[in-house]
Amino acid sequence: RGFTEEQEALVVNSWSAMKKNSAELSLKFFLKVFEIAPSAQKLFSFLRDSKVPLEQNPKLKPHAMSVFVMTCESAAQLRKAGKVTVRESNLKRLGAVHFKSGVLDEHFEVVKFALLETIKEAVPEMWSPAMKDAWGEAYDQLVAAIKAEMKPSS
Ligand code: HEM
Ligand code: ISQ
Repeated sequence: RGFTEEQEALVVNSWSAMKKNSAELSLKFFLKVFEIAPSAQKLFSFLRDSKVPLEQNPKLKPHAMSVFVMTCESAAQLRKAGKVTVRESNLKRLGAVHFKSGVLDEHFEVVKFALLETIKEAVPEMWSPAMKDAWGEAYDQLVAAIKAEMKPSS
């Protein structure tokens, strides 16, 4: 099933509209993940090792942002190349990091749900079943590429 120009536009345009609030959105996204799966907090070393309250952790925002940005890039690649083409070294690293952290299949589902909810609340006037599908597909394909590299490094 191909990814169309319309689907790419749904992802890219909604991300453009959300970008200016990305700090707030990223925090909401992260907190939503932990609301659904509190135990997932233990996976993140920078949360385990931190003395500051969760909402004030300086690493939350850049980390959550990267999930948005990478899903967006995944949409662009799916349209152009028909597959996710994160640079191979990066994908290997992503796979290794998530493997080593103990990320499970069900975590990917939780993050997907939280991502879609965050977008829906951020741009309610743009939200539609087609937009949900487009973001969901871009995320699923990116996850498939990460999972394929989830094995011990070296
Ligand atoms: C780390 C992206 C899904 C948990 C990271 C990093 C990126 C990233 C860019 C930083 C890697 C590095 O340090 O080089 C993504 C993307 C995902 C995804 C694009 C899905 C499309 C998940 C899921 C979980 C998760 C489902 C589990 C709830 C983690 C953890 C780390 C990490 C625990 C390591 C943080 C640390 O201890 O430093 N992720 N991630 N990720 N991610 Fe994800
Ligand atoms: C997955 N990996 C890294 C950071 C994240 C932030 C929020 C939700 C999921 C994430």
